[in-house]
Amino acid sequence: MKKALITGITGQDGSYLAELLLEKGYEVHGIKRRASSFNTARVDHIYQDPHIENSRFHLHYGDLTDSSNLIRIMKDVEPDEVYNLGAQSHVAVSFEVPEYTADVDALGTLRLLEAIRFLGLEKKTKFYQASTSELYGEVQEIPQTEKTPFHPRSPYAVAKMYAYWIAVNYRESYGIYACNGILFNHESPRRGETFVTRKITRAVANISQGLEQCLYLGNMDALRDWGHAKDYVRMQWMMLQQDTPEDFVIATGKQISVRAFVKMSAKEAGIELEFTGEGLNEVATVTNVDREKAPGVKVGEVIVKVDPRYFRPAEVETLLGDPSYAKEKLGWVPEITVEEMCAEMVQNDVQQAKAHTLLKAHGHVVSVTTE
Ligand code: NDP
Ligand code: GDR
Repeated sequence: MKKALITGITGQDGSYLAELLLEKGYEVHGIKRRASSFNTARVDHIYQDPHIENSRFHLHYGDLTDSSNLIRIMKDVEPDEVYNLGAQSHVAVSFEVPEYTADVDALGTLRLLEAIRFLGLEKKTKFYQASTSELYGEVQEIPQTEKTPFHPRSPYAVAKMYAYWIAVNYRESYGIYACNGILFNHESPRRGETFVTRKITRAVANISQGLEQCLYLGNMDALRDWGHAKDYVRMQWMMLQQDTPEDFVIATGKQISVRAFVKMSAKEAGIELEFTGEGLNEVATVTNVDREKAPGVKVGEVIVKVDPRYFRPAEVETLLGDPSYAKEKLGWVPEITVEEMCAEMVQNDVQQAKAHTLLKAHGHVVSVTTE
């Protein structure tokens, strides 16, 4: 039985990857951080009681900032495959906590690779590094390929650039099977609530049910190549099943703006929108409502506004990936379109909003913040 170790198992990708590896018969080990409240909601459905015999799912307390902890876990597990998905993954937050972001995202990767080397696992353990389209930042060519030069635009992206190169370096220096998946944005109903797609689907769902009045956003002109996390973790696994390690761009090859994603999400929730005004004065007004789907909103209401505090000190305006090499070499193609993904996310958030409405009616406090 193959053993995998996943950092970031409690995150969006970690949870989908753990599901996939369990389906494939792996023994799955994940590193979770200590938190003051439960932080395993995304993996609770695949949790296996460690007391039962032949359990194939194991969680270890740990942190990418703690070398001795990582070495100890690596020694106990001796994994065939390590997926380094753990990170301070929010670009805007990385401007607020740049040093911590570098420690986790850059040095955390080095610590894992050193643990492999220190334990003499160079020939046994394959290593996947969660690299990112943010490396392209100020894009040098459109679309971006494995050969496009990098120009990172945030402390997050700069830290991830170190991680990218240290993975390449340990491959070249020590023969470790290490590869980078340069993944473009990917989303799902499990996406963190402060990333823009989830912030939008959650807000339109809440607005449709009358739980919230207005969604405040930053740069709505930003263009992203959005795919579904389920498709992308499949590719993470495929990358580690080759004879030689290589780096791949994982993307859909299509891009839309944040504004278009707002329109698409609102429509799915039964709300039609018109955008008027420019810059800080841009707003979206409701032009038509499906009363059954969206009883909490009326025609003429303004439900989207701009708040400059969501602007970033340096912005990545456009990202568009070319996944041809992944298709040619591994036969990977994304199966879920952005429209399908958006519909799935909105439907999930509408369900949650309805549950919250019910809880509220019974006196429970529900959180609807969309920071
Ligand atoms: P999430 O933010 O959903 O998950 C991040 C995970 O990392 C969580 O499990 C989190 O734990 C964990 N983590 C954070 N800090 C530490 C730390 N100090 N030590 C150990 N674990 C830590 O990210 P995604 O699942 O969306 O992304 C997975 C990876 O892929 C990340 O590295 C991200 O940067 C990268 N990436 C993501 C893309 C995307 O569009 N989703 C695109 C390209 C790259 P906790 O649950 O406790 O917070
Ligand atoms: P990104 O994702 O920065 O691309 O990083 P995010 O969803 O945060 O932003 C996408 C774009 O939307 C614009 N935007 C807003 N973003 C947020 N979060 N909140 C807002 O209110 C808002 N308004 C507009 C942003 O300015 C940006 O242009 C994600 C993360 O998952 C990274 O870990 C990963 O590496 C990259 O995707 C690829």
